[in-house]
Amino acid sequence: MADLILHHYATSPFSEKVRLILGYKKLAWKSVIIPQIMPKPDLMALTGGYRKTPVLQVGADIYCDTALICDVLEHLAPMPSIYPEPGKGLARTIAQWGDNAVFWAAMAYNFGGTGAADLFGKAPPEAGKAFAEDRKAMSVNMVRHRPADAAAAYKSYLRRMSDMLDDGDYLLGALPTVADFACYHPLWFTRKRTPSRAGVLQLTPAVVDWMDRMAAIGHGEMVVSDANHAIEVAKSSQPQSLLSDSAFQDEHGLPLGSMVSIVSESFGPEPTEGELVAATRTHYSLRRTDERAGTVQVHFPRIGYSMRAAG
Ligand SMILES: N[C@@H](CCC(=O)N[C@@H](CS)C(=O)NCC(=O)O)C(=O)O
Repeated sequence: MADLILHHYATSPFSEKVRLILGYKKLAWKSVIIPQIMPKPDLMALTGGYRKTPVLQVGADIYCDTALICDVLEHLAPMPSIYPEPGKGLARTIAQWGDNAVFWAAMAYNFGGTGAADLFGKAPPEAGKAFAEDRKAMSVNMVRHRPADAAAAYKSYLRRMSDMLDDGDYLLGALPTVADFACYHPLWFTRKRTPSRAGVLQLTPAVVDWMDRMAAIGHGEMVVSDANHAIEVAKSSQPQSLLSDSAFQDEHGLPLGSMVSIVSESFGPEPTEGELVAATRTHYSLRRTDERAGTVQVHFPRIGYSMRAAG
């Protein structure tokens, strides 16, 4: 099988979710660092428009969104499972809560007060401004929490996690599941990137102990790579999806072979266009050709993404 190439950057919380799952599953991977803000021409040669972080590449297959990346990693290394039975539905549901409700409350809290200075205090003023403008453009059509509102929500969520930890070392028992990885990464950002705001974590000591256990999992076996290599790999590979479900199931009235456009329902309005080659219960796959990357397949989860006829 082709190497796993993760397109990410060090400070990205969703990337930390995937890095830890790579570590938990003891997978080897190549690291390509991408910019934190637009433009991202090398990433877009692969994705065709999707600009969020991280993206997993395996040969000429490009997997967008960590929910889908988790499914690919589970397929590649089923043990230890991040969706153990019984209760995998519950694990996925709590993961969705972590990636959405917890993430946005935590981010609003992190960037409030002294948090922005933690992040950009040492950088030139243009860097903070460029970041703010980039994220504002991504947030079009989104209601963002204000820091004062987010603080209470974040504290409630931390207490809920603390309650869940009453019965085991991890949120759903003795072992980590996808729920732990998804709930951990926003808190990791608080601790690592906005340390002056991290006192909030001390209100729930059981959560801090759990965070230490999560951090100890590590990132697996990583080798530094670069975008030119990744694009070369895509160009010299044939698309071959690793996603196990392939039966066509769709409600859009768009047959396979249609030219379609896929866009995130919130945060990051950049569409990816291509020929629809799979629409299954759980994901969409588009085929597209890029002058640098050749013919690639770009995969998206269905939850959180909207599909339309192109044009
Ligand atoms: N639902 C997406 C969310 C990814 C996401 O929002 N990532 C942040 C960074 S942690 C992002 O893309 N920020 C803008 C950027 O990196 O360009 C996923 O699970 O992958």
